[in-house]
Amino acid sequence: MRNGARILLECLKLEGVDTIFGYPGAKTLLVHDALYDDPDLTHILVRHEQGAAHAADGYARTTGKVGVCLTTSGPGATNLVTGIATAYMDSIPMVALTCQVATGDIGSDAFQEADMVGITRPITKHNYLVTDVEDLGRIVREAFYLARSRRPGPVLIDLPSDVLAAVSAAPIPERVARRGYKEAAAANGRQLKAAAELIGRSRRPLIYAGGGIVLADAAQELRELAGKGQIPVTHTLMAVGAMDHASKLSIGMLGMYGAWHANKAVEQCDCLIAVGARFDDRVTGRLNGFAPNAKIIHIDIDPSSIRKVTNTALPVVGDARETLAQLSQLVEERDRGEWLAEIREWQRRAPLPRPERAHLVPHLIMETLARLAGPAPIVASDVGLSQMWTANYLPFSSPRRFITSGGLGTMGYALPAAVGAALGNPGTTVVAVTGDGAFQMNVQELATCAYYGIPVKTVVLNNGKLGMVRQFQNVFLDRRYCATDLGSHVDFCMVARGFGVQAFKVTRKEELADRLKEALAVPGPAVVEVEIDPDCYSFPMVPPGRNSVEMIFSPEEWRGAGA
Ligand SMILES: Cc1ncc(C[n+]2csc(CCOP(=O)(O)OP(=O)(O)O)c2C)c(N)n1
Repeated sequence: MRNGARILLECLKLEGVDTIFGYPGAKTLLVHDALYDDPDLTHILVRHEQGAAHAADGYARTTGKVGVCLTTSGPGATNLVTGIATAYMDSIPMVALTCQVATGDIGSDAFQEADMVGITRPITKHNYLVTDVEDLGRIVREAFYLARSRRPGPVLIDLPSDVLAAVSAAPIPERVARRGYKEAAAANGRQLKAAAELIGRSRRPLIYAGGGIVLADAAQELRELAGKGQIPVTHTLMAVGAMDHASKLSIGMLGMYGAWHANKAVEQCDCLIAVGARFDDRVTGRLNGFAPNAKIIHIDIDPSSIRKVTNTALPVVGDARETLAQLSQLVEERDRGEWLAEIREWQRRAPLPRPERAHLVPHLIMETLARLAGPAPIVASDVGLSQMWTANYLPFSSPRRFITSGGLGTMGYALPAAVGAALGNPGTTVVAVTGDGAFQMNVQELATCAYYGIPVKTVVLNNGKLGMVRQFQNVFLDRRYCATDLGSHVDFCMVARGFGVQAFKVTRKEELADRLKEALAVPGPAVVEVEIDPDCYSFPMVPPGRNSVEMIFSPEEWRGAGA
């Protein structure tokens, strides 16, 4: 006989969990009590529950395992919501454990009661309210199965305090199955053959690689297919690192803040092979201008993703890894040198800007970071200009090394996600790149880093502004800067030191490399605050409502166009 709290931990261990990111409260007491003398589970006490969700997410993205977070009822649980939605939008496997008021009190507006099943229904792959301790083992195992199988996603389990206190001798089920929910079947052979034929007939094929490739651990298979057919690959924000950036077939990121030549390749290709991608509006620009000359092959594990936004000539439902491996067998070896040369010529004509300036320009910061951070660091980027600069200018050669909130675009993601990444990947350099706005949204996690000695290096690109929004105001709203000035009064180094974290300030280009080196050499966490010009923006960009090839490279270009 053991109580529900101990059954919960037993299940977590069966699922291979080693780390839980959590925050206690009255309703978690039994779970934390069971954790007290459990040698196999490490509980990391974050400083805000949103941090727990992002840490579990960062752990999951970088390890491929299911991330776990734990909170008390009511405000503790609702504080997870943004983190759960972030994971949901990017299909990240996560199990969120929220404790709840006793079953008899549910619906009575009890102290710290919030209907988590109701609140999280649209942002979870599935959620449960456990009402009987006898169901607990099955539910926890099912939750992990659902979180990691097929298209992954967050699953929430709401755990009433009486269920956690109740005892049971029931064994934990060895296997779980859910009626109506099957593991993904292999891709249809006829569709695969048709896809290979379409690619064979294509003179200008292009692979549009999405986050599903990373989630399915299919980078190797992607590289094989691209290599065999000599097919160039453009990737989304979610698939950074799926291709080696140095590969001659890798043409960089597409979309609103991507590379112009990548968008041009999409416009000019005659066959677009979308893999684990969902045609997000930030990728496509105006839909009818996206791949107008191409037959689209869409490979995805989730049939509901196919034809959701765009017309697909050939849908292939299946796991990205298996499907790409099979497709590689079927496609012919080809030389597509002419097509590749054409794309490289577009790149030469309109490269990503790398201005030489006396001040600290973003590409210089990223290139210096890349040079100093060692062979394969993990970089968690926040949302804003810093995200686009990180994705465009930092070179990545393998997947699960660049993590960011792509779908929801959650500011405040980077630092707590980096905490999770560091705990999941001991010995690996982990860097959080953030803006001064986003940093302030979860800055409290510096205390978590300091307390546990988690060696996350945070680079704060301080422009005193909400830069990405200001860019819109600059370009499209006649420089009417409303509510985007954060001021320059915050001393982030002093803030970091207040949390017990070493900090370094960079105000001049000449200091950058030395300060970064010093921060990277600190055995624990460190913060590097880099002052950057508030009028440094992310160009090129696709103006809203435009075709993705209609990128502008400066504000003047938009104003000059009389738009
Ligand atoms: C939680 C949240 N609130 C608001 C936004 C809208 N938003 C997107 S980018 C951005 C500005 C980010 O500013 P900062 O973190 O300073 O980075 P910068 O763009 O200056 O690099 C804002 C407000 C968001 N994405 N997330």
